[in-house]
Amino acid sequence: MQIKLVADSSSNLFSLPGVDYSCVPLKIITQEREYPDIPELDVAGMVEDLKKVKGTTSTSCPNLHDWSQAFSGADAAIAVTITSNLSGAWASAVQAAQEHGSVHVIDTLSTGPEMQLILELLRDRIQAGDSFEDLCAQANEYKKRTHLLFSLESLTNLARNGRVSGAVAKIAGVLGIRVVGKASNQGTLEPLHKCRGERKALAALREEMRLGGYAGGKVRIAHCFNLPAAQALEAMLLQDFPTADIALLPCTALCSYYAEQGGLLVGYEGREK
Ligand code: X90
Repeated sequence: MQIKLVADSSSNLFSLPGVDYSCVPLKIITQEREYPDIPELDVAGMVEDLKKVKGTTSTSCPNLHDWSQAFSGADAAIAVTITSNLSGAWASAVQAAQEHGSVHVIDTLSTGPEMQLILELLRDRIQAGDSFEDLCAQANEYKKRTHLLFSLESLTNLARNGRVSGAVAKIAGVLGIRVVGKASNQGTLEPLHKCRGERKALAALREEMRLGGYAGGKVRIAHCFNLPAAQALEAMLLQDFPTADIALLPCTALCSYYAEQGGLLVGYEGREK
């Protein structure tokens, strides 16, 4: 039985070599146009456009049809979605799944690089020949010990779209202040620290990883046009754990819109939540 993996584009992963995989795009919407989160999109151009746009901007999740198309043709599929507490992506995936045979939908209660870790685990287990039932069970076990941290310079788009309170956004609005926080167990943003300057934000991320039980396992760092900070964090972690499996990648459109320029998202393996 061929098992397909499907994720929404908040995973930042357009491809997952070695398995049958497809990425279903979210969209960024302004009064002038829509930006689909697909490989062809010029993310830098979008980020520049967004600085200039007047009026409201928003995002939309994949609809039933988008998911349905991704599931069609597969004997069985596992869909990995962004947290159901911030997006309708999970709900529309569940609806689409009802129209198909074997589709299991995983609400990661997270996004970005934590989704990536779960997808990589599923890829590895598919390649090892695990059954559909085992894959679903293993992903559910694994996501108990995967974590997501973030460091954001601006929370304007999150606040404008009702994903964090205005009070939290205001803190990050102060020049040079970064908000470091985590995905809560309910799949919402939990701010933990206000940090003055990037060095302090990186130190806070390293310390939060230690508190979360990071002990040299996998780390995935997605950055929004901030490769230097991602590399600096990688170097700090390699000092503590020289053999750690760390990979860096750029945010695609959805995460770039919400994490905003300079933002970092860190997925890591730690202790059970
Ligand atoms: O359905 C939609 O329109 C998409 C809404 C997505 C809203 C949140 C995206 C967050 C992206 C920001 C920092 C990490 C937050 C983690 C919380 C679980 C990245």
